[in-house]
Amino acid sequence: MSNSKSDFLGWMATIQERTESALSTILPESSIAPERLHDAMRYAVLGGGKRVRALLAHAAGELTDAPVERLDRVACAVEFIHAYSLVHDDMPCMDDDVLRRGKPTVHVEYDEATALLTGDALQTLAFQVLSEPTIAPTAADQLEMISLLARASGSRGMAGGQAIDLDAVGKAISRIELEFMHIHKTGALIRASVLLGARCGPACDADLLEPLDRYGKLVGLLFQVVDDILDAQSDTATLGKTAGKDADSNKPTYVSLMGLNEARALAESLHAEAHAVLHALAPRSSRLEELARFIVRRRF
Ligand code: GRG
Repeated sequence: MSNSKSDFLGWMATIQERTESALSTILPESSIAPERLHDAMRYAVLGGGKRVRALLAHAAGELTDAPVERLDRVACAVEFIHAYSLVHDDMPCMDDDVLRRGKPTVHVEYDEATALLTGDALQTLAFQVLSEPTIAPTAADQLEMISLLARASGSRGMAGGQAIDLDAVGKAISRIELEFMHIHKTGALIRASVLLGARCGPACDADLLEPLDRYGKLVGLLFQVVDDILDAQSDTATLGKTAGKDADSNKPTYVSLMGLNEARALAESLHAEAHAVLHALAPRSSRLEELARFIVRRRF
């Protein structure tokens, strides 16, 4: 293993451990009433997941000299929103799935009402974490961060993308429509993770935010293209969620629209674009470069 690769893997493991520990500290203990809800929240969040959004927030924050304790909090906020979206997405009224992160989904392990409340409570916990002092250089910066996460999660971000996704089942949609859907459903939170991390630091300015925003948008779409490819060609044991679900549910994906080879070529070209955008920020952007490579090469 080359030094830079082992260095990246070591950094990634450190951030994943920090994030797990911060998430566990912030989440209410299962022994606190209401016990069942708190237990389900911990079940949904802890002990699984690649923590890609947390890693992106930390990597972007390193560019703006952000204190790592602030980045831990931002990482938790985006991972709480992400976990809420997975819990709700898996429910019978949406994707109706029984497996997530290699274990039964929350509505299967607990019940539907608990799953609904778990998602709701994780979403509000994200904003609680983001609103507590102090995660940004000024109070105005912190308010802007709260607004950024709200916009990325709401009807003109992730929730809107999910609505379009549900509406698209069984329909033939164009590549532009598919891209619009994914930029919102998956991309908005990934893009926000990059920007929120960067905004924690004192060295955050427009010259940095502009390329970081472009990088976040590209990597958000790249993440979903790779997700479509993995869903089509991997297996349930490797993914820790039901493989082949998109085709079985008659969902439009990059693979159904353009075939596996073209989808792979698109992933490579988005990766190359993300790499090019970071060029202006080199060498301090090396973690973000490595993360883009990790996203395109991931196996689950
Ligand atoms: C219910 C409001 C609402 C939104 C749901 C993002 C989303 C919208 C649903 C998730 C469905 C899904 C599987 C989308 C594909 C991309 C994606 C978000 C995959 C899961 O993210 P990973 O791979 O998961 O980062 P881990 O488990 O590693 O955290």
